[in-house]
Amino acid sequence: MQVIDSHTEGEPTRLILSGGPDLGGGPLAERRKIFARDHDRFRTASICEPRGSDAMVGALLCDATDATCAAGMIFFNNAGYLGMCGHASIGAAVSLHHLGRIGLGLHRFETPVGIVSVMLSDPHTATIENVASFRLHEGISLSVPGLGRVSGDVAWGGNWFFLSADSPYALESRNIPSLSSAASAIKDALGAKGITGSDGAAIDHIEFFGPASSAEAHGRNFVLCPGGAYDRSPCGTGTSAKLACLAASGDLEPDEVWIQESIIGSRFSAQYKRGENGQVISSITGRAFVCGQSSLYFDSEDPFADGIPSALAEG
Ligand code: PYC
Repeated sequence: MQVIDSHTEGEPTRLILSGGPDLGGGPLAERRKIFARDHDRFRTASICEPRGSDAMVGALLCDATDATCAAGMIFFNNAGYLGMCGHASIGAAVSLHHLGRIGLGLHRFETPVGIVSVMLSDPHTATIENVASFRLHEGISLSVPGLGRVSGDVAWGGNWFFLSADSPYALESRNIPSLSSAASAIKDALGAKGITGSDGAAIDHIEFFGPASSAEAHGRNFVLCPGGAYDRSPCGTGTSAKLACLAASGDLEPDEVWIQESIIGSRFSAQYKRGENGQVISSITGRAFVCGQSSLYFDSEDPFADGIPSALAEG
């Protein structure tokens, strides 16, 4: 398997260039189902330990069905499959440019949840125009074991998010383990209460937000990803979900710039345009850097050839 690795504002992406499963040529959402049903070992083998890490997001490079798209991509992590992934789209664009496969300028990528456009303005900086985002529920209050009452909004930004200002800990990197446990308890409580996204979809990303640390940014977040890792970047889809909430509350106008800071202090710059039915079309700008290109080997005698499931690796 040939891969190229990058990080976007600290969050790693492994783009699978070749050697992945044959998923046919159907719609990307269909190909994602085939991937999950018949070839899940490619997911764990390529991004879980010992070849990857819990923080890593994989992007399988596919042919797009839409001829206007430069590529198709199916995103996945240590726990399963993602709809869209903002940081990985930026990472993939920078990696494809590094390989000489795309030039600077505007490109379109097909994903299982729709087409996103990517403007590569220099070899490290890209702006994605994400799928339409919206707030589904405002001010949901729930009782969370160990935390008490927590309230927040449910929003779609290409993945489902519960966004809360009720972080029990300061949004500082020294609190990452405590923030992770608290966010995980909220995720479990949402599941137990049957609070979901549209069509019963699980809310699998939890986002705490609060004031920024630096004077240039407008907010800081902590995002827990579905497999228990926290997002080192400010999370592209999480920033889109945040913009959808700000727009719905009248707290951010179209084209107004919102600088979102991550828990490690890296930043995305974001803004939105109004879409249909109260949805927003957000643009997220961030930087990515290629950090490796390699061949992954799968030895038939290796007991961990298919990767070590995260729960086992944690002990
Ligand atoms: O950037 O959208 C994102 C993302 C989702 C999960 C990790 N990063």
